[in-house]
Amino acid sequence: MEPANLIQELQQRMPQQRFQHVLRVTETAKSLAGMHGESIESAETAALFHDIAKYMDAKEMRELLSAHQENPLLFEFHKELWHAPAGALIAREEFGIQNEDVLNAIRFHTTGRANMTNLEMIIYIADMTEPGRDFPGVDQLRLYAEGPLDKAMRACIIHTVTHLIGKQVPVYPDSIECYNYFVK
Ligand code: DGI
Ligand code: FE
Ligand code: FE
Ligand code: FE
Repeated sequence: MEPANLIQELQQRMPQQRFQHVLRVTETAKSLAGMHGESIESAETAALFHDIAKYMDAKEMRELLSAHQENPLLFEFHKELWHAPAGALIAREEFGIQNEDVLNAIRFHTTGRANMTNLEMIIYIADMTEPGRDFPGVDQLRLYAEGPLDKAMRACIIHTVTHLIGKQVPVYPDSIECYNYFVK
């Protein structure tokens, strides 16, 4: 698909506000990739697709995930978690993205996981620190994002898990494993 068509396609699948978030994540991710010697093209592709399933109908998403033998544990957790693996499946099936690192960066952008690749960390960090984000502590995370990726990722996952625990909502095993990996 031509870049211009891809942008149109993305825009059609989400509200304008979300699309602007996607563009800011893309710029942030490309900048991080440049700083850390990672592929700017991969960062761009993963960022553009990361929220492609965000507005997919929950029933459709469940069917897509089931049809691809995704972990049924997902269905016991909030459907907010489903758009990340669903997005990776859509990027592969509908858009022909084959780069596994790109697909995994989409897949793990919400929970993180242990042993993340640089690209996976870049997308997670960019999603959390893009200039439109406004939550208590985001400026501190932006400072971390100027330094080493693992330290920035550590700060981000600590923030996410702390926030989830503060809300007393269930924390998905990948998020916990990510937290344990980075604080160990
Ligand atoms: O899609 P975005 O809004 O750009 O951001 P995201 O995909 O990183 O996060 C979506 C939501 O998922 C966010 O409100 C935090 C939540 N979340 C992340 N990890 C977990 C989680 N929710 C639960 N219940 N458990 C988790 O482990
Ligand atoms: Fe997301
Ligand atoms: Fe995120
Ligand atoms: Fe996002």
